[in-house]
Amino acid sequence: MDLPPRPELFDFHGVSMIPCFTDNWENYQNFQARPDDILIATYPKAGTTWVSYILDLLYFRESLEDRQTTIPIYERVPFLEICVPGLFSGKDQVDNLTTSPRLIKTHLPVQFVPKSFWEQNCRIVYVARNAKDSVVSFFHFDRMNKAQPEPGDWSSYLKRFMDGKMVFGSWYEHVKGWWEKQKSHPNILYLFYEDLIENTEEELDKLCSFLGLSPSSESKKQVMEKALFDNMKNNKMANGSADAVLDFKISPFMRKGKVGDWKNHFTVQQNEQFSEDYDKKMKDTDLQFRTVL
Ligand code: PPS
Repeated sequence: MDLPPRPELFDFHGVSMIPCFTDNWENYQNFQARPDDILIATYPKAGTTWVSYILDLLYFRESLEDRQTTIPIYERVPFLEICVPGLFSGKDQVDNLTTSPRLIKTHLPVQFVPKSFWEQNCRIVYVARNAKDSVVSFFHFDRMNKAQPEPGDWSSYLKRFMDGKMVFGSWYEHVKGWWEKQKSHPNILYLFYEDLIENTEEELDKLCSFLGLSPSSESKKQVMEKALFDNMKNNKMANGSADAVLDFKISPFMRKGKVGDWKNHFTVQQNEQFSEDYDKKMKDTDLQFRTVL
């Protein structure tokens, strides 16, 4: 398949974006949420697919078995703001969902979330991942995803991340914006990728209690087993391999799934500069991340 050239970043209401996430802006801003919709919100590479898959298993694993083997996760949990004009839009995919509740993915910073989600008081699961592992994961993703801007080399990419010139904008603003919002919105559950890795069962319990679900311990075991990194990596419906813009010869979508892989990428000097800059950017928040377990 011939792919168009990689897109360029541009400023969109103060956030770096690319056209495939802004072309459908008017339409998705007018999205009509339902009270039982569940929004899965993250900055890219924080574990969106993992949590989407867990939620899909929790709700539909028993009633809709075919779904697991025939529909890729990115269709079961559509990406609200994505749009390739004339080809498809995430908003239309959500509107066409016949399941209930509808599970919806977004990477939007909190100020861009369509107002209907707030009006309907929908439940929102936000997943955050530490900055160092996020930038490493994003780098490899941008290398293999031909629909993302050209990543360039690692050191210039790292600088761009620190400057907030990434698709969906600044990691710092994204995680802080959602953190502040959840303080006054009990319908936002703020989870951390590192906690999910360290104690999946505890986080699954948190999720279930937030969603008002009470699966049997056998069901919980099955969900955890299916959502293990290696099992997802080997599952064509969950590993991104059905997506034509991803080039697995460059890097797999399910790449490492670890906390601390940043140590294999940052030089000592990059780490010092990054940490110094991080402290400045994060001094106005009580939000804390772990970069090692
Ligand atoms: S995206 O493109 O923004 O939707 O990507 P996203 O799904 O948010 O994040 C991809 C990273 O999550 C890792 N991942 C997992 N880690 C542990 N366990 C499970 N089951 C799992 N599923 C996905 C995935 O490997 C990406 O991280 P890296 O560090 O690149 O491996």
